[in-house]
Amino acid sequence: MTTPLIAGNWKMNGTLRSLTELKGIADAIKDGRTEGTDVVVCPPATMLSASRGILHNAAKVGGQDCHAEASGAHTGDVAAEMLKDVGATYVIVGHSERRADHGESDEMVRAKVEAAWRAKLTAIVCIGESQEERDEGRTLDRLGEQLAGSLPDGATADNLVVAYEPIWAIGTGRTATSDDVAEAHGFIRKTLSERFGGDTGSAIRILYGGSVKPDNAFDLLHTENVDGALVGGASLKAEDFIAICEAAA
Ligand code: G2H
Repeated sequence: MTTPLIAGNWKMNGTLRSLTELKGIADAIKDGRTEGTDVVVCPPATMLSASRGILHNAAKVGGQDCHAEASGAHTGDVAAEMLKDVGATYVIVGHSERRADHGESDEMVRAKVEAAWRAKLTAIVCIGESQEERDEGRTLDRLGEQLAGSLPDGATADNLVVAYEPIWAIGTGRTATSDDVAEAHGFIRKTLSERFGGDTGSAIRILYGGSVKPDNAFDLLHTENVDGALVGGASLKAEDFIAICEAAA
């Protein structure tokens, strides 16, 4: 059986003062409250090293983005190798906020996944349709395009996690229904299996993301083909995040 994965995406939130929340997460994990669930926290890059120090072996840490190249004249960017250097083992790639704010195309996302793999990081690749695409009945077409365009050959259950995040449900308080999620995740599973083979396709974890909270987590996490969650706002409070981790077991 697949071990569920709960990933916290702190986005552009947090300073060293927020490490008290992280300490709360680490303590709850050490107390066994998240047993049976893999936990990863993706704080801002500025906090990765300190976060790693606090979480130790309790949870993994990950970046929120990486550049496609290993080094060079790219002011402000962070290479996958640099994330690895400070203890990250995961990196989120192609989040819709990066696709929107930084014009990231599927092709760019694919290059970043290759960079993550080069640095031996597991890439959490985000895909999801806009409200307009959903209204036009193009949800599955869009997911298919994003999977084909954003994923390089060579995916395995160790180097890839896919996060389905319908854009209209991100930070809005709106969540997809279990039926919406089951349909999208079933399609993603089928597409991964056709491309990478049945064994790999069924082992790659598919997370749901978009306004996951303690009170909706159980239903979402127990929907078919949902192997965990990518949690934004609710990952900023230790108790909320741990409650979501507990709901996954
Ligand atoms: C979707 C999610 C985490 P939130 O972006 O990636 O954020 O849970 O705040 O909707």
